[in-house]
Amino acid sequence: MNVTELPFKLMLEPTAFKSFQATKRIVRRLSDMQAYFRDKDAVDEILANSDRMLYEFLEIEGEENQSLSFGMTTIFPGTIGNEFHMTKGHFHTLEEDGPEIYVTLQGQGKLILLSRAGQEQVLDMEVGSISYILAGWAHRTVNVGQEDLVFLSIWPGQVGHDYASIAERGGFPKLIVPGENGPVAIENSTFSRCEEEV
Ligand code: PAN
Ligand code: ZN
Repeated sequence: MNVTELPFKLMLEPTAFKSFQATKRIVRRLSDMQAYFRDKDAVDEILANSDRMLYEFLEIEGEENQSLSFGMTTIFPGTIGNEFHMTKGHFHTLEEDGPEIYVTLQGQGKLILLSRAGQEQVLDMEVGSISYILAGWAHRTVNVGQEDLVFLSIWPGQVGHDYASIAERGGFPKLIVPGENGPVAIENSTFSRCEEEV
């Protein structure tokens, strides 16, 4: 049975998605994201020993108009050089743009946001927080804690994911790194703004 053919319920807890078959499971390892971290020596050193799993996400995809997709992401704790484990991050594709809601179920995170017009924001993610990502804002999540960061995401079913625009810009405007009193956002020197941006 395809789970999306019938109504169903899940509990709002970090293990909820383990209990049934999601339509898609994606695992991102360090080898998939070498170019995303700035400390290339640290990347090489870790890869020489093992191809670390950075995060996984399980999805139930709704592909048609007026459907909803939803998924559960787990980012495992750790750092590459001095950058915390993070997602690739993406814009929703321009033609099928749409907003998204994240609900944090476990751990501590930061949500880095960038609008197409060049506005930027960093929001804290903690257990019970709901983050509203406006249409047109790229989003990346970072696990800044010692345990798994687990969050639920809900977005319009027809929305596509544009990773290339992030790579072309050299990432997001901010990097999240450990500081003396907890995680801090610093400027990302490889980030380039488009000329038309404000
Ligand atoms: C999330 C993300 C998920 C993985 O479900 O797709 O957290 O992040 P990346 O897709 O950037 O690798 C979401 O934002 N969906 O739209
Ligand atoms: Zn998204």
